[in-house]
Amino acid sequence: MDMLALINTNRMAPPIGPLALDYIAGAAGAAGIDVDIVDLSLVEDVSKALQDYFSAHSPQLVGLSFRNVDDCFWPSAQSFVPDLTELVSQLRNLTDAAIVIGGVGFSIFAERIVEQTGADFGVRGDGEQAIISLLNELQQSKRFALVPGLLWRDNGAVCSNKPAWPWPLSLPTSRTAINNLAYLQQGGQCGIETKRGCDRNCIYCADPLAKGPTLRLRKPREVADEVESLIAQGVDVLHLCDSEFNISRKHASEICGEFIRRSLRDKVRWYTYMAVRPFDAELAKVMRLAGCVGIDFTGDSASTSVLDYYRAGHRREDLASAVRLCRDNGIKVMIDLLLGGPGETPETLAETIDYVKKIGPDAAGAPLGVRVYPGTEMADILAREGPAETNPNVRRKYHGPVDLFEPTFYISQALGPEPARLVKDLIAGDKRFFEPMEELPQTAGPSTDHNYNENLELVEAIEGGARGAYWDILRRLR
Ligand code: B12
Repeated sequence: MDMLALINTNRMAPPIGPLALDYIAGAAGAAGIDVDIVDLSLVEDVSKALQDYFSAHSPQLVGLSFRNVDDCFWPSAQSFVPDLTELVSQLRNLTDAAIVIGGVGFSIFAERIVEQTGADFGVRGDGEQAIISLLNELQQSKRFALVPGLLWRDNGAVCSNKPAWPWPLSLPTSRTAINNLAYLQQGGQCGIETKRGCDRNCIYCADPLAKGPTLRLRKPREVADEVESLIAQGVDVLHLCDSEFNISRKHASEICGEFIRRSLRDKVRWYTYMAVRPFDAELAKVMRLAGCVGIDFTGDSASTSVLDYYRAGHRREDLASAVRLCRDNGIKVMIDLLLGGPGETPETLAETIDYVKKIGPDAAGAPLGVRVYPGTEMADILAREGPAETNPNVRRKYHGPVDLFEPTFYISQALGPEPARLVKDLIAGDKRFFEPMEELPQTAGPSTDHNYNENLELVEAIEGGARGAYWDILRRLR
């Protein structure tokens, strides 16, 4: 009898493998639970896929993975909550099973999403242990207060347990529950985590809220075993799914050491996100020897005042050093900026863009607008600036009161009425930059930004054989 059905709700293109479901299904399977995966990312017709599945199976619990609450990108500002709500009501017509939702995006807005979708349960934080515990309680004593990270309903009210951020962290390494090879072929890469959580406190970031504010490091041996499982499936390109690989530096270096010991570089190449610091010649060298081919740095800005405001742990000179170290070691490098935050002016913008041009990364992301999440310092800054509804720094596409659950962005009013134009003028056609758009283009065609939501240029390139981090594929197309 089927006990657990796990559904990937992410339909964005190019498709990104539901890494979460690979881990959760692996853990549930090891606990003796029968698990099915219904991967809506890889099917043409969602309704048919659901009907086909539920006409043949009767799971006791249906788990939905909700990775992206919205695309986090101004000007598209697309929320995926309406689709999720629709999916939950579709499921109610197909099954009596209890419905639980989890995911990184979900964890930022857990209560609101449970309320809005009408789901029975939610899990804030890690799902591996929580799902096993929830299934147990459903079958036995229904002591929901004991399930890690659980949100549940009690007399109409939504109750929440503490987030599930278990430590020590041990994950299944076999990675066989989802079709990783299909994701390599259609999404250009597969994912893997070396740790969870982030202990930095950048003012805009929601990762500590979703993944926990402390580092939960995995054993390098386990991570390398997992890479070998993916290699055995034919996967040869990975993107690490850590918030920042080099936090902690010591752990990053240990992971690389294990990869080098197993000569993984000969079989797999990988990309990662990194903080600009700590990074040094030794780390760059071992990363390259371990198979790293591209780093996307959380550069934020090259203006000292904006970096201070963001509480970034680096100076502009560190950006130059990061680019140089990558060059010296044959690693492609992207600097991801975050333009338009509090304190941004035309002068700080010019300072940043000129500096990035000078240090010459292979690519630079220049998105405009900071997505404001509740529970972050950005939300406090907004609150201090007075009524959000009349705050000229607030950009949004919905009406009524400002609600951070909806895609809500901060773009410093000091940038004037056409901030995207200002940024584009400063970039002045430099093809290394992914530039912001004021509005969505009316016609199809190659975009100049790096929104990976319905990015058909990328989809086509991957179909044609391109592999790697999306910025690296787009960069090569230019
Ligand atoms: C790596 C990464 C990428 C890589 C992915 C590479 C790859 N091959 O996987 C790339 C660069 C492609 C990428 C793209 C995008 N990303 Co991204 N990405 C991440 C990152 C750093 C890791 C995601 C991940 O895989 N984590 C590992 C998995 C295992 O963790 P998890 O999903 O949280 O799952 C655990 C729990 O949530 C829970 N869980 C999950 N599902 C379920 C289901 C049930 C039933 C239960 C009980 C529990 C449960 O259990 C899991 C295991 O413990 C996160 C931030 C972060 N630190 O997590 C952002 C993040 C998810 N990305 C984000 C965004 C916005 C995007 C884009 C939309 C950006 C854009 N506009 O182009 C695209 C979307 C692409 C797509 N097709 O979905 C946002 C989403 C925020 C939001 N508002 O919802 C995040 C949170 C970053 C941020 N703070 O802004 N991303």
